[in-house]
Amino acid sequence: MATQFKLCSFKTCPWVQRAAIVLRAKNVAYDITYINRDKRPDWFLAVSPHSKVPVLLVNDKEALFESNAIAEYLDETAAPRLHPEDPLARARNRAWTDYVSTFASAISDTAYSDSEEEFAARSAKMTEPFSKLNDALGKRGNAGPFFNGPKFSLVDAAYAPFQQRYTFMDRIKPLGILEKFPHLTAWRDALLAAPAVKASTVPNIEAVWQEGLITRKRWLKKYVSESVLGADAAA
Ligand SMILES: N[C@@H](CCC(=O)N[C@@H](CS)C(=O)NCC(=O)O)C(=O)O
Repeated sequence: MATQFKLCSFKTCPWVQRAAIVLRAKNVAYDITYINRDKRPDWFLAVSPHSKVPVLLVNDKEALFESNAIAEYLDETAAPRLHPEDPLARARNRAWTDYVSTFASAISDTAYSDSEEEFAARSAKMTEPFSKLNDALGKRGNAGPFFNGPKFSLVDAAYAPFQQRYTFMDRIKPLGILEKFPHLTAWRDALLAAPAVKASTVPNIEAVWQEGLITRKRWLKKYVSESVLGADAAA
């Protein structure tokens, strides 16, 4: 019998999305269970040492946590392999995958700023990780559209959710930062158009993300249009 996978998530979690992208890219069927961030069930707390999502339940028996460990496990157990075959290329891919937490924090910290001043200071800090990634993409020795060329990889799965969050933020308050980095912009466009990325979230993810700014009372909420109110944000 095929292995059964269940992802435990909050509705807008980009780290869960990373695992979902890997599952979609491999065409592996999975269920997703949304838990309430403010009332995490006991069964979840028992299997998530840091009380964080994602947790991947395997055959309702084993539980994995940490999106990178989940992505690597899936890559070792379900075809097609998303990591490159060449060990040198694989090590370089893992090095850039490691950097995703810095890239992610720069974007999330900006989105969740509490004031205009904080937003200005934090958005300026996105330039350094964007510039590093842009240089890496420029020097990678292939024409894309993905990190390793035409084949979607675990690096793509790791960065796509955060490229998407930047894009959501940029749509409500244009930031003018990504445009300064042409390789990063082209990569963003390819990632957001990739079928595995498009299928990795709830269909109304952008509205749910915007609603999250309102429920969390963040400064950017003032740029969210009234029409979004009423989106279902259990995240
Ligand atoms: N390093 C973790 C990060 C996961 C993470 O931060 N998840 C967030 C939701 S997007 C979470 O569960 N936070 C728990 C909390 O806010 O208490 C991973 O890659 O899985």
